[in-house]
Amino acid sequence: MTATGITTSSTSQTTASTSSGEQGSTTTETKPVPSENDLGDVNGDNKVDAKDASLILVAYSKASTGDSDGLTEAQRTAADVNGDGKIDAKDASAVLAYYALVSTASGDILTLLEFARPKVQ
Ligand SMILES: [Ca+2]
Ligand SMILES: [Ca+2]
Repeated sequence: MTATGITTSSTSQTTASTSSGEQGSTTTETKPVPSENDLGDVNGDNKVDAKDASLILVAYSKASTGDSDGLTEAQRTAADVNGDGKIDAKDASAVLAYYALVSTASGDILTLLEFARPKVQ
C-alpha cells in the first residue's frame, strides 16, 4: 500500500512593483478639450476657438437686425457662454479670451463654464 501524497504547493508569487518614480515630470501634451455641455462650441467641432466666436458674432449681428440668429437651440445654448440669456459680443469675447487661455496655458485648465461663469450655482 503506497500512498504517496504529493502536495504541490503553488506559492503565488506576487511581484511587488516598487514605485520608483522620483522624477516629478508631468508632461501632458494632450490638448484640453472642454466638454462641459459643449459650452462655447457653437459649430460642434469639439473645440472652442475663434470660429465659434465668429459664429456668435454672426448670430448676434443677425439677431440685432431683427432676423433669426440662424442657430439651432443647441447652438444657442453653446453660444450663450456667460449664461445671461443673450447671445452677444460678450459671449464672443469670452470665447476668444478662453481660446487664448487654452492655447497658451499649460497644466490645469478651467472649463469654459468655470472661466465664463465663476459663480455658477
Ligand atoms: Ca468649435
Ligand atoms: Ca450671453
